[in-house]
Amino acid sequence: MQIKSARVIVTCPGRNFVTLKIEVEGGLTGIGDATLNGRELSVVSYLEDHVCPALIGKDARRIEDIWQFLYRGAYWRRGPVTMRAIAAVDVALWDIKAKAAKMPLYDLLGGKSRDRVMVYGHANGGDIDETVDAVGRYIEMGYKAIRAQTGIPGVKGAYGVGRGDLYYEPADAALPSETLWNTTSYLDYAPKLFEALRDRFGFDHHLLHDVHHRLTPIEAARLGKSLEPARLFWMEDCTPAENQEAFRLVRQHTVTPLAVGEIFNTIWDCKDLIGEQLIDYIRATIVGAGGVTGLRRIADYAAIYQVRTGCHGATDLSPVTLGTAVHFDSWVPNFGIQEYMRHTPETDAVFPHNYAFEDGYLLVGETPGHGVDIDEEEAAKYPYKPMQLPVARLEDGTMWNW
Ligand code: GCO
Ligand code: MG
Repeated sequence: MQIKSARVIVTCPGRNFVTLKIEVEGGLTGIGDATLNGRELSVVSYLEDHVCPALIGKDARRIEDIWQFLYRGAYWRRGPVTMRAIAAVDVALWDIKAKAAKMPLYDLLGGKSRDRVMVYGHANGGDIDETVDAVGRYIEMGYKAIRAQTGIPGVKGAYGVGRGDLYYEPADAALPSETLWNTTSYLDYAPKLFEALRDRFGFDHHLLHDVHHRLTPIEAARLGKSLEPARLFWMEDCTPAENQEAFRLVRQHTVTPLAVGEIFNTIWDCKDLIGEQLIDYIRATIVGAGGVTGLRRIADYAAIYQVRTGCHGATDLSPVTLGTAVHFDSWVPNFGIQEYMRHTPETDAVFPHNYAFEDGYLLVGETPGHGVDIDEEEAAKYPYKPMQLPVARLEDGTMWNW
């Protein structure tokens, strides 16, 4: 089953997506997502200039060997660009293999471990009252788990608060827009949001919160402690994780469950976090961590330590990643939850797919492959637009973690 062609398709139905399409002798095709929010064209070049030419003529059935070829063969290992390129190839090849086997991808991975995949949606508002209302709307839509983020009075552009409930997208300008951060106001305000949410809705729903790497370990420990009465499903990215040891301090002080990993690329980014049981959920995902092959290694290792999966699923991960994730989640024994931000109708039209939301869960499709396609005519209607993520500064002008 020789690879005949490998092509990159860039489209911007509201936001940019990079897709790799591989075709093998005999005509079967598969697609993989290579989107890196705000840095899309670097992956396009990596694929077109360095990866696609090397794929031609290779046996598409040898997924592991091709993964190793791209990982070891680059010599310059890891990193978001390399690992996204590898992910795109890997997912396209799994898609082809599953189509050739006439099986939905989850079957090829080992079969379903569950019938449906619990997801969480994003509720946000400018202040506590608006966010409480937004959570109410998610509950009405059937969600069992909701991430809640609120603007903070006096803090311009606090993380997670955007344009409307359903289609929040932070990459909003050709050059990074500037936002402001104030840790003192945040540490004071965020616990009040969750108190208000529990007062209004009780404890029947899972609540989640994303700190987006903005606290130091001791501040994160304090927030975790003050959120304990709200019994969160998780507190995410409470402090930057380049230094995995930082989580030891947070862990020592709070029983609020910890999630991290949406920016991780390989098992090496989380080996100690998992092995020392410093976290409860690993957020690495298909497109970020080297495809199904890369993520499976992380998930299997995590299972040994009772760490569960919670794949990143923001809208900058294309429907190809989301669709593949739903197969992965249906199989993976140590599943925790799946993030699910809805794509716009324009995006859904570019990427026809067969996963479906029902009553707080995503249901996996039953057609062979990962069940997501790309309509190239639709895609061509939306040319690439430069868009970058914002940056954050403290009030005195110091650059901070966005
Ligand atoms: C999340 C994330 C996203 C990121 C986005 C960056 O938990 O969903 O933090 O919203 O900010 O993926 O491109
Ligand atoms: Mg996050």
